[in-house]
Order: sequence, then C-alpha cells, then structure tokens
Amino acid sequence: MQSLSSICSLPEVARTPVGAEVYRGLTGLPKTLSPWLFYDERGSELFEAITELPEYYLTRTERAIFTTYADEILDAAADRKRVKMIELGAGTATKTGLLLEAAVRRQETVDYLAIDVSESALAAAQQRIESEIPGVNVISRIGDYTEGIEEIPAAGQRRMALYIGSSIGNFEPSDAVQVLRELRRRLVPGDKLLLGADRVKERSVLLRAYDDAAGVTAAFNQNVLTRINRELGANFNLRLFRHRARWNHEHSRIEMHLESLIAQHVAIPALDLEIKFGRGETIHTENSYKFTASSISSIVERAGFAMTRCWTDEHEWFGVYLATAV
Ligand code: AVI
Repeated sequence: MQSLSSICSLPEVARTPVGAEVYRGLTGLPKTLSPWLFYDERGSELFEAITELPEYYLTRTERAIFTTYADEILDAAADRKRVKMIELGAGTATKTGLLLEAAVRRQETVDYLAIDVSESALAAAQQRIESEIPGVNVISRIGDYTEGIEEIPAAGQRRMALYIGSSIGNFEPSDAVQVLRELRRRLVPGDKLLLGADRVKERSVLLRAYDDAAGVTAAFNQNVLTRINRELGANFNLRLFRHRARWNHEHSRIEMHLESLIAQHVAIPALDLEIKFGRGETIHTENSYKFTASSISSIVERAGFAMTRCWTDEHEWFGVYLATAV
C-alpha cells in the first residue's frame, strides 16, 4: 500500500488512468498489467485480427451458434412479448446482427441499445446495422458496461441484455459476479441476460488459440509495451520480452504473460521509475477464464439470475447461456 505522502509526490501522469495502472502494476509483485491497456487503436485492430485467426475458435464458434439458433434464442427470451436488446461492450456488433435479424423476423422492428467505450466502433456499428437490417432502431451510448440501460424502459416488453464474446472470462470470478450484479440491478424480474462464455476444453486447443502460428496474439500482448513507451516515454525493448500463454489448471484459465529474456532495467521517465526485471520474470497481462456449465451457472446465480437455457456447438467448445432476472 502506498502512503498518502508518497502518492502526493508522484508525477501528475501517475494520476491518469494509464499512468496509475502502469505504476500500480509494475511496482507490485508479481508484476501485472490490466488487460484494458491492450485496447489502444493498434491493440483494437490486432484484436479484430485475432478474431479471424484459424486457431482462435471463440468468435466463429459463437457466431455459428447464433446462425443456427438465433430464432430459438429470441423465442426463448421473449416469453411471447416484444424484445428490446441491450449490448454491453458492443464493439463492432458483427455477431449481434444475427440476433437482430431474428428479432426483426419475429416482431418486425426492434430497439437496440449498444454500449461501448469506443466511439468509433459504435459509430461504425450503428451505420452498418441501420443500412443492412431495416427495422432496427439503434441507440448508441459511450460508456462502461451498464451505463444508460435505464434509457431503454420496457413497460410490457422484455429486455434482453447481451454480454457475448466471453468477455466475462477476462474478469476475476468475484468481479464477474459484480459486473453481472450491477446489470441485474438495472433490470426487472423476468428480463433476460444472454451470456457468451468459452468452455474448458483440451489444453492444446486452448494454448494454440492464445499463441497462434502467425504471431498475432504475441503482437497484441507486446503492443502494451509499445503503448507504455509511447504514452509514458518508457524504453521497453520488445525483442527482450517474449509472449507466453499458459494454462492454469487450478484456476481454469489461460494466462498471458510477457517474459523478460534477460536481467534488465527499464526506465519509465513519466512516472519517475526504473523497473528491474530478473531473467525469466514475467508481467502477467491477462487472464481468460474457461467455464464449465456449473461454474458459469454459479456466477450467473450469485448475480441474481436463474439459468434458463443453454446452446452450444458440435464440439461443446463454447456456450451461449440465457438467464432470467429473479
Ligand atoms: C476479449 N477477450 C474475450 C479475449 C479472450 O479471448 O480472452 C481477449 C484475447 N486475448 C488474447 N486473445 C484474445
């Protein structure tokens, strides 16, 4: 824990979100950096490229589940009412189009509230959906998670909140419960949550998905160092930090690390810091939890929902879960 006097003497930049996170993460032991730091402009492009990799089965498998079951999902969510859709972390909303089309088939028009931190992704999603799927009324909100949900009241209608893409897996389980509990607080009993969550599977399949042959995931991981160099004037040498993906069986998660190949010092002038790395020491940059039917049910139920239905693919690699607010 930092004392108040030492915090007050930190450079101004240590109080910006990026500065504070890098200071916290690289002065602690073990060294960590939060995964939200990945998503600058280049990081977001690299993530889009990851979703198209042959090894990264998550996106195409979830899309295939929506392609097969979108009408069934909408029927199950609706309880014979009209559905309004809200998406947390909508991004470019490419897979969501399949669900919106099913909603339009069912009820001719649908209100869709897209929430994301990226203004440019939201603008692109809104333009594409409005031109490709007539009948969808898109409202977009820049924000984190649940901000703005109240703006889509639903008297006599069913709200279905989407949290897809297994983003829930990037939180510690207790934080995942908190995020869903916050969502639950803004819904009424009977409203729905549609959650996409990656499943536990063979270790080699998981490792390949996070350490692809073309090195795109490695570049995505290392980009965080480029960002710190650019924004905080640091001198990380990318050739001296190697991407590592590990399966942590005990915690049922893939971990991403950046491993220092030699003993070295890295300067971060904007934070007045010099960070010492031992050879083989890592910065832990991401966890991606993988779930069983029972581990995801436990999270959903602790957040105040009842698990209602589940859809999966032929290999049972990915799960799409419908839960009801109780
Ligand atoms: C955004 N999130 C669900 C991705 C995942 O699979 O955990 C982030 C990612 N990290 C490496 N590859 C993809």
